[in-house]
Amino acid sequence: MTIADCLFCRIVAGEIPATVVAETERTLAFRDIAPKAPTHVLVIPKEHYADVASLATADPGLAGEVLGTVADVATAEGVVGEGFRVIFNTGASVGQTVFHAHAHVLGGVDMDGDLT
Ligand code: IU
Repeated sequence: MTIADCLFCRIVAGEIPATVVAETERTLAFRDIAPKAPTHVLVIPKEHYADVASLATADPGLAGEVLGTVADVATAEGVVGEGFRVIFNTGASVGQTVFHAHAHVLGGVDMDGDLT
């Protein structure tokens, strides 16, 4: 996987459009193109890691920065009080389709089922 092949690296590079809702020096948050909830934002490290396990092992500080951006997004989206879900699909067998680490931030709907 090179940066040229990675969809989210291309979003970071500005080569593919995305609706950005938050950005820090090392993280980016943008709306999922196929939202599964009223709030469905993806938070990524700008640097390429295949999944959250690789990210946390290689750079735990950056993993923490991703979570900080998750919290900022949840606050901005107004879902902190009602609750929200954070999902890192890790591996194709559990549904990861884009192999650049990303947190799904989901909220704005009752989620006692298996929404992913
Ligand atoms: P997953 O955890 O790897 O399955 O999540 C990938 C997400 O990336 C998925 O929810 C897609 O809708 C989303 N996405 C996107 O936001 N923009 C795109 O251009 C593409 C996928 I392709």
